[in-house]
Amino acid sequence: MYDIAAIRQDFPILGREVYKKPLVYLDNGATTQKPRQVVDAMVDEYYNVNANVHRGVHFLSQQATDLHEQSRERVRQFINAQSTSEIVFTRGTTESINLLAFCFGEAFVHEGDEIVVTEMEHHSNIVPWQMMCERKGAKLKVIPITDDGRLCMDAYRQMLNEKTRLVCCTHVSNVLGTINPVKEIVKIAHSNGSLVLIDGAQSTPHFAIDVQDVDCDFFAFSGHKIYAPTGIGVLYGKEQLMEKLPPYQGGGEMIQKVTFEKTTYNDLPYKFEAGTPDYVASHALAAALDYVSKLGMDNIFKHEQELTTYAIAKLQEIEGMRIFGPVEGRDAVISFLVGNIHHLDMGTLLDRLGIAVRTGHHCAEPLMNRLGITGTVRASFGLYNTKDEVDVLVAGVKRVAQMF
Ligand code: C6P
Repeated sequence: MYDIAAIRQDFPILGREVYKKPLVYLDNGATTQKPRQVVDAMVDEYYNVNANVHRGVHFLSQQATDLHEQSRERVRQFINAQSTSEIVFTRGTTESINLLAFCFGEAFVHEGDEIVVTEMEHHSNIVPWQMMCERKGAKLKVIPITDDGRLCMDAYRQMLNEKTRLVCCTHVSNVLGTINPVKEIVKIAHSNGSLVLIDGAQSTPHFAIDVQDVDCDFFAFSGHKIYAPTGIGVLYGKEQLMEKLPPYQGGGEMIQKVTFEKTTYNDLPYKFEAGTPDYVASHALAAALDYVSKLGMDNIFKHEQELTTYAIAKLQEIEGMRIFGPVEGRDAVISFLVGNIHHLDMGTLLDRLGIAVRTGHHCAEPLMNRLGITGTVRASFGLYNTKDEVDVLVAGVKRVAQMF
């Protein structure tokens, strides 16, 4: 059973006050709070195990290496990859996509080739591709969205041609909450001979991921959005494709043999992991995945869906309320504006009531341009949020609206 009171006890920060008001943390799309189990895993490793991995003959180094590699296996299970060779540790989604953009560009993209992104992407899934296209003389194409924030699938189908190398699409929009039909997107791309990257930054924390079922070629996510620490993320890639990519950064760990004449590179996944990895964060990521798995991703999804449906219904009662994104098939992210109230004013005043939301363009400026706005107020839920907190949000928004 989903015991929300017991769950909240695992997150000490949820008990604190801001401006003498109980904290209502609704900025989980930006980053999530960390349960004791995750922080304890980090403290335990620093206090009892800490040593550099893959390098030492000594006991601690071997133990730290075992923890780090067990974490890789934990990630493999969590997203149902076929092999740990397909799991590359990075600093987060942004680094995962930059890695892929560089290496994929070097291996597969030539002048005149095309890369497809969508109008609802986060800057992290636009800018690295723009940079690569500039370097390679390739072209960036954009799948438009409908007025209610879904991908125009017909436009997508028509956009593909023999020059399309890769389709880069977010699983869930960090602004609209749209859950994109990634299986269908992959099927269409594959039937055209194109590959697909799914940005899983906003999906991985909310529902079960199965990369083999989706059949995507690459998948990226961040630890800090799924209750793990900052500074750790994952790039998944199908083994036979990852084998064909050149390394990203050079240094220790990624080599097999170095001479001044020639260097040979390590096997997967180490070829892409130059330098000392954040092995404490990888261990804590595994603890976070254990934590959410114990609650059950399906239970988390159900709980957050209930909160989202409830919040949308309540918010819609407020005069002048505009909620962005689709009615159906959406995740636990609600972006809104009320009348002519500026998003920053709304966010600042909500903050004084103890309610943490995000405001602004949410690193999705092209999407803001499409919507014809400069930004939104965004409430995003996590596994520990409650209906009472939604009520506090709704009351807060009403109160702010009355001030204008
Ligand atoms: N979105 C938000 O408040 P990093 O920063 O590398 O962990 O994640 C980048 C990223 C990539 N894709 C999507 C869909 C995202 O939402 C994010 C991060 C946060 O919406 C911070 S800007």
